[in-house]
Amino acid sequence: MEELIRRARQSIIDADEEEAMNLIREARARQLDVMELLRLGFAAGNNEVGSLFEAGQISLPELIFSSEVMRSVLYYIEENISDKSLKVKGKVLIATVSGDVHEIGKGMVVSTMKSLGIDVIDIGREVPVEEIIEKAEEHGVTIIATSALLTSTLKEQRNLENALREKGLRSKYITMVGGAPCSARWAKRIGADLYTEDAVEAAQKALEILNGKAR
Ligand code: B12
Repeated sequence: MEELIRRARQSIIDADEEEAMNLIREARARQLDVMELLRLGFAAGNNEVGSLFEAGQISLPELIFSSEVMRSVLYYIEENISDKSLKVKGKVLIATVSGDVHEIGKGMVVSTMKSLGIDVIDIGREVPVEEIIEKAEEHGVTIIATSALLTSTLKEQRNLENALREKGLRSKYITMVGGAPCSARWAKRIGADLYTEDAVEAAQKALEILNGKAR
């Protein structure tokens, strides 16, 4: 497993999609924990690419290539690994807020939730508040989760809280917020129900809520 983790990390740094997909298939064939490969391998590679970019050691196109491979990894895991036998009651709607294209962290939240058997409706990135509410109503979800990665788009999470209140829908949903500039303090300030720092904690909390054990 250690070797696979090392290669998974490297496949993101090298933006090598073929190697990444082969590694997931190999892990599955050997019945190893793919979510562990995601967390310790692919996600670690993704973080390293982020640091290299910030340190000016790789260019924007290189960052984009690596991000594309990471997205493919998340998509493959979502489509193939989710444990369909573990169905949980209730649904989660998730989106990256308007004006924000960052979706890797959201993708990690989605795949981790799906791996726990949670029904997640991912409506993508750059999604306006109105559309988030419309889709939540349409799908009858329990939790509305939003991701924001820019300090300039964080305010959309507050706009969502306000819009829900204005429409008299606030108590109908449990709202979850996340993304790097987000914090428990921010969640409290805007009146969101929950903040978690990472995807694993987000999925665990969502599961507790959907199972009626927490709010
Ligand atoms: C990859 C990346 C990109 C990629 C995005 C690719 C994609 N499809 O997602 C590209 C190249 C497109 C990009 C573009 C831009 N980016 Co950018 N990007 C990054 C980078 C390097 C990594 C982000 C990432 O994927 N992190 C890894 C994931 C796994 O972490 P995460 O998103 O935080 O998610 C975790 C948690 O936060 C949590 N979580 C996430 N979402 C949610 C949701 C819920 C509900 C919960 C509970 C938890 C949760 O779980 C996740 C896993 O544990 C960061 C720097 C960094 N090191 O973070 C900059 C960064 C976010 N980008 C930045 C900027 C400025 C931009 C641009 C404006 C650049 C530009 N000048 O053009 C544009 C934005 C365009 C736009 N309108 O959105 C800044 C933001 C600064 C700020 N504070 O506002 C950063 C911090 C870089 C920097 N230091 O300047 N970017």
